[in-house]
Order: sequence, then C-alpha cells, then structure tokens
Amino acid sequence: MTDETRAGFAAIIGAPNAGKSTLVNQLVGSKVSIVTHKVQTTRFPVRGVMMHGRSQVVLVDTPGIFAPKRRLDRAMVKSAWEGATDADAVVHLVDSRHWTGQGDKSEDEAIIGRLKDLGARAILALNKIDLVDRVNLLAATKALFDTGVYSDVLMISGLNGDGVEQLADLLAARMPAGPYLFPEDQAADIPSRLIAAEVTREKLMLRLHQEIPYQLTVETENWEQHGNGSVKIDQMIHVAREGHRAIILGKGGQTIKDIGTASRKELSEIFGKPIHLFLRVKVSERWQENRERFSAIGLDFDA
Ligand SMILES: Nc1nc2c(ncn2[C@@H]2O[C@H](COP(=O)(O)OP(=O)(O)OP(=O)(O)O)[C@@H](O)[C@H]2O)c(=O)[nH]1
Ligand SMILES: [Mg+2]
Repeated sequence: MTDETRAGFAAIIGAPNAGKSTLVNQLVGSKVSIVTHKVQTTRFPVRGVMMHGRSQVVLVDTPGIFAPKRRLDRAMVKSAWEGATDADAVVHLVDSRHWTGQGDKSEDEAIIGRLKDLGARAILALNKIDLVDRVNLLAATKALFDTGVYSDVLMISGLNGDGVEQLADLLAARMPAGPYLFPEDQAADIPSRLIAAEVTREKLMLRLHQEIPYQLTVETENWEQHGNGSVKIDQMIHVAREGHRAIILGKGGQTIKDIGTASRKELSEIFGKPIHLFLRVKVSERWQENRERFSAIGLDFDA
C-alpha cells in the first residue's frame, strides 16, 4: 500500500443507446448525465467524478457514435472522439444484444475500425448482460476480442450494477499517479445551469415522440437564489416549428405543465433545495445553425 494518489480521465464511448450515461451515473453514484430509452440522448461530453480508493477517475460520458448527417450530429460525434483521444483509459461500451443476434452491430464495427486506426487499446465492456443469454455472450466476447483492439474484457450491467465494481477497480488502477483534479466531494464538473437544462431536456425526450426531441434545445436563462434557500429557474425551450410548440404546450398547457413538474421534482432532489421552475417555449427555427448555442455546450460548430 502506498499513500500516493492517482487521477486521470476515462472516456466511455459507444454506439447510441449502449448505456454510457447509465454507466457513468452508476460509477459516480449520482446522476450527472441524463438517460432515456431513445438514441442520441447525450449531446456533449459530460464529466462525472468517481472516487475509488486513492484514485480519482474523471469519467467522460460522450455522445453516441454513429454516421452523422446534420451539423449537430457531426459536432456530437466529433466531441465523442475528442473525449477518447485525450483520455488515460478508453472504455468501449457495447450493447451485448448487438452481438448476440438481437440488433445491429455495424455501429460497433465502425468504432472498432477507428480504434484500430488510432492504435488504441480500449477496455471492452459488454453491457446489458441482464438481457442476454450467457452462452451467446461467450461467442460474442470472442468475436470482439479477436479484433485486437482491446486490452481487457468485462461483462457488466450498468443498470443493475453487475460487474461495475470490477470496471471501477480496473479504471482506478489505470490512472496515472498524481494529485486529484477535482475536490473529492464534487460529482460533476458541468455548471448547475446546464444540468438544469439537461434534466428538462430529458423530461421532454421522455414525453415527446418522433423527431421533436431532436429538434429542440433547452437553455437556462435565469437562476435566482432566494434568501429562504429556494431557487427560481427560468428556462427557454427552443423548437424548430410552430407545430412543435403547440405539441409541447399541449391541450390547455397540460403537457408543458407535466414536463415542468417532473423536471422540478428531480432538480429539487439533485440540488437538495426547493426549486421554482418556469418554462417557456419559443420557435427558433434556426437554432441548429447558431454558432453560440454550440459553443455554449462545448461543441464545435464547424465539425
Ligand atoms: N436492461 C438494461 N438496460 C440498460 C442497461 N444500461 C442502460 N440501459 C438502458 O438503455 C437505455 C439507454 O441508456 P443511456 O444510458 O441513455 O444510453 P447512452 O449510451 O448514454 O445513449 P446516448 O446518449 O443516446 O448515446 C436506457 O433505457 C437505459 O435504462 C443495462 O445494463 N441493462
Ligand atoms: Mg448518453
């Protein structure tokens, strides 16, 4: 045993919906990144801080990697790879179902190709093992390991925590010796205003269908600390079309009211204080062509 501390970055990369954000939240032990059943939930790298023994692992949750079409998609995928390039360890998270005949593995194959080009040695984490047959899993593991891009293979369930402790051990040991990068009690390094906007975006994604969640963005416009400990938050939901605005408002304003209630409840838990949340919806047809909105969340507009 040594008293020396370790600290560094571990990037979690993978196809959309592989479970990256769920895993990061599980490793950190609190919710730092939003999760939905839909693809392309995470839009920019979110850093969560895990303390494990004498190691501090800054987990970089990245947007899912897929073949991008729109400007926002390109920026998301670029930021995911940047997160991986600068990291001390890279975890490729794979939805096991994609390799056991219950899904499409082409996105994973594209990622493996890129890892090969980078000469990377990633940790393979086969996720969602609670959903697949062990027998099929062994063949999948072999096929993946034979690609030669992995140093280690783990089978996990980010949802129920199976195998997550082993992954934490492995990452902690991989970190270089050095002082902690963040205060030990800090779970995330994204600003409160951005966390608040993300939680509202999660509730919108969960409630809305088809393309609407992909064509909106949420901004926290005002954050007011009150003397009694409560916080008043004003947020603007920018949508692409008038029709989307009408759907988000809902009949008699019921939909936005429900979304606001769900978001406020969770924000009160996250921040540990009463929250007063005020949501408005605005049609900003070209928000996806707005350079400032990209840089505000650390994405490259010209990706
Ligand atoms: N059964 C099961 N479901 C899981 C597991 N991990 C994640 N999920 C579910 O998979 C879905 C996607 O999870 P996310 O954590 O948002 O996935 P992601 O990789 O961050 O997705 P993007 O941000 O869109 O790239 C959610 O419905 C999760 O509850 C797991 O180990 N088992
Ligand atoms: Mg995510």
